[in-house]
Amino acid sequence: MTRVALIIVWLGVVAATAVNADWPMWGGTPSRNMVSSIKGLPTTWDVKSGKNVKWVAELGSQSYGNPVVASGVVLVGTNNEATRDAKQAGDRGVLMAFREATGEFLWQATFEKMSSGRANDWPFQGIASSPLVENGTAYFVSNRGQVIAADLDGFHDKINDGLVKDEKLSGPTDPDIVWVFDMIEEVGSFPHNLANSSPVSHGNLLYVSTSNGQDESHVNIPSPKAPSIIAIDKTTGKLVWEDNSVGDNILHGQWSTPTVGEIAGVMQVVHAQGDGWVRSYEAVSGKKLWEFDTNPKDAVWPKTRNEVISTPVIFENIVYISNGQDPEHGEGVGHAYAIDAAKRGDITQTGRLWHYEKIRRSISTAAIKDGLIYLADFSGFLHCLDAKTGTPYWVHDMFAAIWGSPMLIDDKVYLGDEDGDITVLQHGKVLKVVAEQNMGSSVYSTVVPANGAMFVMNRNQLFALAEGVMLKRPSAQ
Ligand SMILES: [Ca+2]
Ligand SMILES: [Ca+2]
Repeated sequence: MTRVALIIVWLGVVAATAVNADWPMWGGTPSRNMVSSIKGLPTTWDVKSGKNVKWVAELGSQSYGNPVVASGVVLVGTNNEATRDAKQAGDRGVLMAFREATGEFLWQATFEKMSSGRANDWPFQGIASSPLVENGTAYFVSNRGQVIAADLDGFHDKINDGLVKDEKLSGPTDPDIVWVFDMIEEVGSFPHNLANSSPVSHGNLLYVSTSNGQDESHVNIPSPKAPSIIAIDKTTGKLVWEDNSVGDNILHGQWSTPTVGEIAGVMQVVHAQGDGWVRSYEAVSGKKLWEFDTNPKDAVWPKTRNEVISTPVIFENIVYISNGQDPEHGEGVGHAYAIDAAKRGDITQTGRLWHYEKIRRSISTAAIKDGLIYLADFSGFLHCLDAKTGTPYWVHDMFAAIWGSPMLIDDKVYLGDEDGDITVLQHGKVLKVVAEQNMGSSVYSTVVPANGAMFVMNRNQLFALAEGVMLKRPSAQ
C-alpha cells in the first residue's frame, strides 16, 4: 500500500470512530426501527471509479439476506453461484462471513437445496435470513427451514464450539455449528417457497417465524397445525413456546419476521402472520396479548386482501406495519397502520391509531424519527408521514420496484430500488433529493450502517462504503 493510500485509510478510521455501533440484526435493534445515529457517512460514491468505496466482496448471483455487522465480522445471505469450495458445489443456500475492516472472506455455511424443490426451497434464492449476532454466536434460518446457531469466529479460533462437535467439514472456512433446530422435523413446518425469518431475541429466548404456508397448488395447507412463530432456548436450541393462531387461514406463505420491544411495561414479541393479521405475545410466556387485522373485512385475496411481509416496527409503545404481497404477484392496493399495542384482545378497531390507504403493496419496513415515518412500497413510492397522525408530508417516486427498506442515517434517508439506484434524501417534512447513484445491478436489500461505514448489496456484490476512501482496483495496480 502506498503512503497516500495509508493516509486515506487512516482518515477513514478517524471518521469511523466518531460513533461506534455494530448492526447485529435486521433493523439494528429488536424494535427493528430502520434508524442509525452514525454521522459522517457518504451521500455520494461511485462503484465504478471506487470513490468512497472501501472494499467489494463477490457474492452469489442472487442475494436477499441483508448484511449484519458484529464484532468485526459482516454476515450476508446469498446463493452458491460464486462457489468458494469445489467440494460444496451446485445450487445451495450460503451464509458468508467477511472481515469488516477489509472484506476478506472468513468462512461460509452452505446448505444443499431441499429435494422437495420449489414448493419449499426455491432454486437459486439462497439464504434470505438476516442473522442475529449475540455474544459471538450468529443465529439464522437456512433455506432448509433450520434455525442454525453458529460460532461467529468459525474454526478460526481453532476451537470446536457448541453442542454440535461432529461437523463433517471443519476446515478454516467451514462453519462451526453450535446447534440446529429443524423447524420441519420439530414443529412440522411446511415453508412456502423459502424459509426466510430473521431471528430476534429477549433474554435467553430466540424468536423465529416458521414460514409455514401453502403447497405448490396454492390451495392446500399441508401442515395447518404447525406454528407461525416459535421461541427457542438460545443455550440448548430447544423449543420453549409456539403459537398457531393462524390455523388454516394462511393466504399464501409467512415471510414476515418478529420484532421485540417493551410496550407500556410489558415485553412483547410482535409478529405479522399469513392470514394478514399482526399478533403480539408476552415475550417470556408466549401468552397472546392482542391481534390486529391489516385488511378491510370486504377485501378479497389476492386482488385486494394482502399478506404481510414487512417487519413490524415498535416505537414509543406503537406498532407500525404495512401489508402487501409476494413480489411475484406484482403491484396492488396496500395499507399501513399505527397500532396502539397497549390494548388487548382483537384490537382491529380499538387499537387503530391511524390507517394510511395511499400506500401500495409493500414489503418494506418503516424508519421513524423526530415525529416522521418513512414507508416504501413495491410500486416504487417513498412516503413521508406524520408518525402521530398518518398525514402525508410528501411522496417520492423512485420509478422502480422497492424490495428493501428506507434507512435513516443521521439526517439522510437511503433507499435502493430494482434499477440498482440508491437515492439519498434529506430527512424532513420537505421533499429534497440529495443524491442518487447506481450500484451496477438491482438492489433488493437495505443499506446497513455500522462503525463509520455503510454495507450495501446489489444482486451479486457486497460493498463497504465510507467517506474519504478510494478503492484501489486490481487493474490500477
Ligand atoms: Ca470456534
Ligand atoms: Ca461446533
